[in-house]
Amino acid sequence: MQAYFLSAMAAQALLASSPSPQILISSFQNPNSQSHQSLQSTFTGSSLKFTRQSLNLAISIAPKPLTVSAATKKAVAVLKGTSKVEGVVTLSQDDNGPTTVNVKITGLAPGPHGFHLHEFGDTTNGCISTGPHFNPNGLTHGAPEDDVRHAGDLGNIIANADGVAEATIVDNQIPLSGSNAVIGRALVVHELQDDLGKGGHELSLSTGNAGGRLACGTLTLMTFIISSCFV
Ligand SMILES: [Cu+2]
Ligand SMILES: [Zn+2]
Repeated sequence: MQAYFLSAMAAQALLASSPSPQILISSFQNPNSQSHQSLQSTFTGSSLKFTRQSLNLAISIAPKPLTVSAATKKAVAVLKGTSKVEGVVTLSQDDNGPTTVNVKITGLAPGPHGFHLHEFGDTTNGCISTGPHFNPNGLTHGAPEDDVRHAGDLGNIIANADGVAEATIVDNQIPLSGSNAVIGRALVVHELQDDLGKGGHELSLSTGNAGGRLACGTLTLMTFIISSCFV
């Protein structure tokens, strides 16, 4: 601002002594008017800067740490194969409680079909590349209610006369988080009934002799909702 007034005073002096004042006014006023606008702009910008004092104030009023009170997790698998069999399976789990499995699969032959969680989510070579039943405890094949079972042993689902199998399964060995989390593994529906390890066949204690793999799908995380409160 001081430079602006000094320049204005200099202009007045020049005008008073100049024989042609019209030319001097136009060549002098333009640069001074730009300088004035520039000073205003600089002042406005600096007023928005945060000071150390304002940052300290923001930290001092931050809320206390959160405590997680509940977590709801959901996962989904879309099952497909080389046949007309297909379906959607959703899993949900509250906190560390049991997992609820909702199944709807169509295109099946009427009757029971083995239904398992297999170890890998890899379907690059069809359902065969999903590997064996998910078995983190190193046990033999069994029924869902047995103590000795694979974690992935979910028993049979039963297709009606239209080839549709709908089921709700509640299970404690297929959590959606933690060291035995099932996200990224695959659900498989089989051609035949699972004998639940009791059929006496050479495959009973490994696969339940449930036959070919009709359709499979990898479990992917759908939602992970955390409800929290202040302590
Ligand atoms: Cu299986
Ligand atoms: Zn099994």
